[in-house]
Amino acid sequence: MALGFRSIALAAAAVCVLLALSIAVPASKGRQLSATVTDAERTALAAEVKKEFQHAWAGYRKLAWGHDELKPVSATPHDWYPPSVVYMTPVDSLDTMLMMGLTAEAADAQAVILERLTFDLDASVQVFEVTIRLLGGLITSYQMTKEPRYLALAEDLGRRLLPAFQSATGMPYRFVHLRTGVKNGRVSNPAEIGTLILEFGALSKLTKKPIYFDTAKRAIVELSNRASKTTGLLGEGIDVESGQWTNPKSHIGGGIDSYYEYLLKCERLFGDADCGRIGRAGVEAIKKHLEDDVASGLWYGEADMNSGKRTATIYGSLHAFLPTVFVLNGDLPRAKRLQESNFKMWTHAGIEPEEFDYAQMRVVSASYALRPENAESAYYLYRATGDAQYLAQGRQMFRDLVAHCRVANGYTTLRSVVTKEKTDRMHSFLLAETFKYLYLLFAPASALDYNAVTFNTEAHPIWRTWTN
Ligand code: DMJ
Repeated sequence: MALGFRSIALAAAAVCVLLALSIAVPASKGRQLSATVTDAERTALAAEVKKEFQHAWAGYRKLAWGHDELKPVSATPHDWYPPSVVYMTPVDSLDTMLMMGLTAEAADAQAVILERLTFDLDASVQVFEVTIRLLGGLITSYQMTKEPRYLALAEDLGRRLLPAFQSATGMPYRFVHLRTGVKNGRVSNPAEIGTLILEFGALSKLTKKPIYFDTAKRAIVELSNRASKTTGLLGEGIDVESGQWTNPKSHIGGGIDSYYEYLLKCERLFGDADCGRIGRAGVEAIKKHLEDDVASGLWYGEADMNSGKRTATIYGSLHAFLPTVFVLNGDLPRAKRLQESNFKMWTHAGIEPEEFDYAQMRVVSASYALRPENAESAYYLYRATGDAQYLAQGRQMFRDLVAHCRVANGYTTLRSVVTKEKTDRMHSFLLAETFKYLYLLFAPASALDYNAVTFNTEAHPIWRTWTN
């Protein structure tokens, strides 16, 4: 049947209205996300992310200057190791500022770091956290600016962290005193033991002192030697002196997560074949024993490391990094499917919860800590596939972040993604990671050459500037 001009015009108008609506309405449970993000919108989004980063930094600058972090609701500072200060927010944020071209903010951060930061402190610090945030941040700042004082600070920190590895197994204690080298926290976990090699390895390459790489690598090898002989899985707790597992719970969430990430990245950055072999074996083990392919999608749950028996169907914000590992492993189909689940989790309550039961599609732990992993996975997948749906996902995540976490003095954590009740903390990784990955997702590829860098787990890119 031939359609008259009026009917065609009406139909076209209806299609336009529907398209406009699909772009304008927020994605929520079960609704398909519009994949349309125009070039002009991308440019505008990159500028908006930059503006929101500046809003968060301005809050820190005004109310927490000279401290580690900002509590934006109470407008008070937060220090990790009071009365000492390690300038967590400036060190973690500087490379994001440099990428965004924020020269005034970068000059401010640079001044406080170079004039005030010292590691000669009466403080027992968490080896994992200061490695990924401070050592990683300083190494990247050195690579981006060529300012030798960043490398000197990094080396001083690395040297002070080394006593942590003095255990019977070579696996590090969780805490070490920066001035005395006294260590404590002998019960550790795979993430804290296995997420040091990129920073320690880069420090070795840049200073030409092999001790840092060798020490961190020995820890990884000792840990991987203790994977279950039956399943290949790791547990959640291990005693670094006895080498015995203290908790057999296996999963890919907090306490284990970045162990898998660093093995493949260690191979990528250093060409280390052992890391690659251990990493691929680990990925096979989690696929075999933790993967659930159910009606709601592809997910990764919990199991006993020795039997492989499923013990829980919990996934969460920290787990959302896993598609990046599949991208690094060349498994795009799996990465894409898991990112679909990530996005379902994100939109379920309007912003993602800390923990989510995928068997019941129910929020289990309702907080949101401004975490970056879901946006990070969207960024990796966009770079790997060029598929615009990841831009649309990132746009939704950014809109939700602004809608629910923005406050007058910056951005804050949520007590509940269901009620959207706020708490009072602006973690440094909001500036180091969450805004960086969103910015890089929307910015032109030239903002940072994805193929030339390896991101540490705090989103500090490291360039392979050495030859051996
Ligand atoms: C960051 O410090 C790092 O991404 C780490 O690997 C996990 N926790 C936070 C972000 O969620």
